[in-house]
Parts: sequence; structure tokens; C-alpha cells
Amino acid sequence: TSAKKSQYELQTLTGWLLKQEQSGVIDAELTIVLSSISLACKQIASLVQRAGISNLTGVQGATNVQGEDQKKLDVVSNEVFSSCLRSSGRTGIIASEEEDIPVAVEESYSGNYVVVFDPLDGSSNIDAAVSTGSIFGIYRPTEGCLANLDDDTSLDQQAQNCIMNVCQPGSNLLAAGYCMYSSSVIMVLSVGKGVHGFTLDPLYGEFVLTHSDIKIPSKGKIYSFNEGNYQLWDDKLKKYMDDLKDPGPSGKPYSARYIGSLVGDFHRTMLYGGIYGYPPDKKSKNGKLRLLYECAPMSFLAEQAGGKGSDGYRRVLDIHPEQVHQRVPLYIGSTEEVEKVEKYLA
Ligand code: P6P
Repeated sequence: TSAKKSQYELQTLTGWLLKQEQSGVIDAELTIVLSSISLACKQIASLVQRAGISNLTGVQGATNVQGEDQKKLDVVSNEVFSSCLRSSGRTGIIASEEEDIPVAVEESYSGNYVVVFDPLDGSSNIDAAVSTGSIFGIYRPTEGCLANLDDDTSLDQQAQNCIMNVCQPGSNLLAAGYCMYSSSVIMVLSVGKGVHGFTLDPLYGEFVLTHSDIKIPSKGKIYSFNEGNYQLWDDKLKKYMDDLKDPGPSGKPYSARYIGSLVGDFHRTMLYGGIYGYPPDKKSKNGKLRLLYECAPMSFLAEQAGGKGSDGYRRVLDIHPEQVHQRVPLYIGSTEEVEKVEKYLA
């Protein structure tokens, strides 16, 4: 029997990244970008866990481009994520849910990766200490994307144009992940070779490999939707939701689980199976979640783990973004569960 590994034998995220680089799965620049994201998430984890102590709960008193009240921690987490990425020297453009437009990174040394992120998703949960998370996607820079900076177009306008060309989730999304701030702090990421989970060991501040090669069960009995919007949904979706509640021959209907935090609801779906959905409704024709830094990274992970991410009719990863903050409906999780809702919506 393999002796249980001592806590110091577990593979760290740093060691895992170096292995991926040495085996040619990722290059040195992407390794540095992912390390800088790991640092940002550790810093955000400590901020989140001490929010009530360091007076970081509550609202900032401003609204973001989404028109949402910014929490103090939204702003701080965005600054942490941006500064870690800038100081990596390997990112060319960063786009954040908390920034109106994408930002060209002057300090770019090499690599020029394009990183999109939601620094603290589900931040409305912070004051109640319910799980939150950071979500990120890393796109391959297209050659010369920022090189030919013609001087009559502003750098940020060039960055915006670049984002629209570069951020093709189906072909250019190289890596994606999230860090969940919950009873454990867990970094889940993929560089295109499966999905792996790393738990932060607070004893020495390193992420250690705890979930190797995560696979979403092909079906599951948990659905995760905000049913408060039921009356605003399309009739086909209502029928789908009604049928989930039918106990059927087994006498056991599906279970409802919804915490109002995509990262927490999705992480449970990744491990237990089932489906998370944020459908369109009469208030929001394209649902609420943003394509670039929520739906695409999560769909990349879902597919890498053998699951699916759909807007109800097509792969999320096949959607070509038109706007940085573009919203799309999302149905994501076990393959059979996503295909089931697609059948109802057809
Ligand atoms: P609602 C958080 O604001 C978020 O973007 C996701 O993390 C979460 O799943 C969803 O919105 C919650 O939205 O409308 O159900 O409160």
C-alpha cells in the first residue's frame, strides 16, 4: 500500500507548474503569469478571511461598469490582481470585470499574454462570509497585436480591439481557472491537459495538489439555478425546471443547491455532478454572467473535465465575443444534464 504522503511530500502548485514547463505543455512566460495569479489569489484569500477585522466589508460607495455597487473588496481585489499581473512582466493586456475597458500593460517585458479576470466573483456574499472566488482566463497573444501601435488610436482603444481579436475562447484560450475562498481555499486550473485542484496550506502558504485530474460525473441529481426568476423564464425552461422536481419512479427528485456565488456552485458541480444555470429572463435577455471572464473560463474547465458549457443552444467556447463585458446565458456541468436542458430549449 502506498504510504500516506506527509503534508510536505504533496506536490505544490509551484512544482506542478515547473513540471508543465519542463514537459513543454506551457512556456516560461505562461508559467510566470500563472505564478503571479497564484500570488494574487493568496493575497485575496487573506483579505477575504479577515474582511470583518480589517474593515473591508461593506460597499466602496461607487458602481462599476456593470452598474453594480462595488464592495470595498471588489476594488482591493482588482488592484491586487492587476498589480500581480503587471509585475509579472508577461502580460500585454488585462481586462477585468471591475475595469470599464481593457488596459494595455506598459511594463510588459515578454510573453504578452492577454489575461481576463473577475477578481472577486460573488462579492455580495462577503459580508455574510459565504464562499466567493476569483475567475481568470489566459488568451494567447496574436502576433503584433499590440506591436503596431499606430499613434492615432489610443493604447486602450488598441487594447479593446486586441481583446476582441484575441479572445476567441474556442481557439485562443490557453489556460483558465478559479480560486474559491471557502472553508478551504482551492485553486482549480487547466492548461489544456485536464483539470487539477490545489488546496492552500495555511501553515506555509503554498497551494498543494489535492484534486488530480478532476472529472465531472456524466450526470448528477443537483441543479443550481436562482428559481426566484422562475416567473420571468421562457415556458420551455419552466417545463424543464418542473420536470426536475418530478420524483419519478425512483421517488427522488433533484436537489436544489444555490449559494449565489458562481465559483462555489460550479466547484460543487465539478466534483458532485449536476448543472448550474443562469438563464436569460424578461429582465436580462442574455442572462447575467459575462462571457469573457466567467462563462468562457468555466466552460473551458467543464470541457477539460469531461463536462459541457452551453448558452442553451451552442458551446460557450464557440461564441465570438463582440464586447468585453458581453453577457451570455450559461448552462454548465454534467454532459447529460446540459444536453437535457438543451433538448427542452430546442
Ligand atoms: P443572482 C454573483 O453576482 C454572480 O455573478 C455569480 O457569482 C452568481 O452565480 C450570480 O451572479 C448570482 O446572481 O441574480 O442569482 O443573485
